[in-house]
Amino acid sequence: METMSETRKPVILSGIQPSGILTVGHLAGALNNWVKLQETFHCYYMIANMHAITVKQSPAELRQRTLETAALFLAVGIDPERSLLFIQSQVPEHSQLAWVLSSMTGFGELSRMTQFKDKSEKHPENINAGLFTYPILMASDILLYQADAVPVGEDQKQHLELTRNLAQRFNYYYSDTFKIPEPYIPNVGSRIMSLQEPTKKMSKSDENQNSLIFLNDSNEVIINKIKRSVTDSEAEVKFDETNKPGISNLMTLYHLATNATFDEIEKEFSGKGYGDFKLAVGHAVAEWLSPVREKYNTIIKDKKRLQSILIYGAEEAHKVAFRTLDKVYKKVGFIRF
Ligand code: AQP
Repeated sequence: METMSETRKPVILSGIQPSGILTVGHLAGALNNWVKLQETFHCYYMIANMHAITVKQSPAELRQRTLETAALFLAVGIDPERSLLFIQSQVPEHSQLAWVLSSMTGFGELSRMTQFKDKSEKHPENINAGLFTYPILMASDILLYQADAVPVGEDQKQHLELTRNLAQRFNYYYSDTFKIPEPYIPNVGSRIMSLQEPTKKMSKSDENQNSLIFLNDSNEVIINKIKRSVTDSEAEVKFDETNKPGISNLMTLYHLATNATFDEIEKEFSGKGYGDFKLAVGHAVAEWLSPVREKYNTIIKDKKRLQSILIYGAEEAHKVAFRTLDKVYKKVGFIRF
């Protein structure tokens, strides 16, 4: 296996919270890119279970989802021989660095984070301090590994900016310690919307299961969910995200599953009803996802292999994270005997 010292590839870090089963949105918006990034980067792929508990989770489910998420990473093509796959809570340096960084982060800075405002509105019964300081933990995730780049979607840009500010601040006060990470904006990647409310992102924690296509849904379930998806009252298959968000979302899915361009899709279904179109999308998506599901079913059964990949990942990640944290502790004046 490749170790940090043997590689000169730039470092990239990304993570997904095990707050539900991963959806086709994660494949389209993140995982497909992660697989490609393995060619040019030394990749750290993290199951962000510490981030996940900022929203209430059932402990048994969280454990289960953590393993499922790891199995899905492998099923889509994350290669444990090339990339480090690990569970965030198994590398204690994440929370240790977060504490140091939290002492350098302004209350005002955190108050400006729009994701905190959004999540507080979504979970008004549980506006906890973890939700507020989440971006500091995210900064630690990134800075511990001296990441050169972080793939970021629109919703994470502000957090990465804070990460860069904290790294620069630390380097200024205590001398050069952290690499300043750059945003990596992937040139491909699509945002998949909810099947029931197509103006909202498809989110794994959505309570309405009909809104979601899980990566381990059976073909029949996928076809049925797409059949029941919300569209509009016209009968024209046309890409128009503003006026036809449901149809546009199905077109995106069809494009991802078959590679057909939007023009080709519009031609193929011109004069046909939404029923025909939905059926075609359902079958195409089912065909696209079934190899992932089959691999996933094999991987999740072999708990021993899964565990050993995760243990290896955590041990290797810890070696790198420890080096960074050790420097930080020394620089801030924590005594070491
Ligand atoms: N629907 C989506 N379309 C495209 N990309 C998506 N991502 C998630 N949903 C879609 C991408 O997945 C990565 C991280 O996901 P995450 O689970 O850590 O956080 P999230 O974005 O908050 O995902 P969810 O499903 O909405 O989680 P919950 O419901 O728990 O809040 C990111 O790269 C994201 O863009």
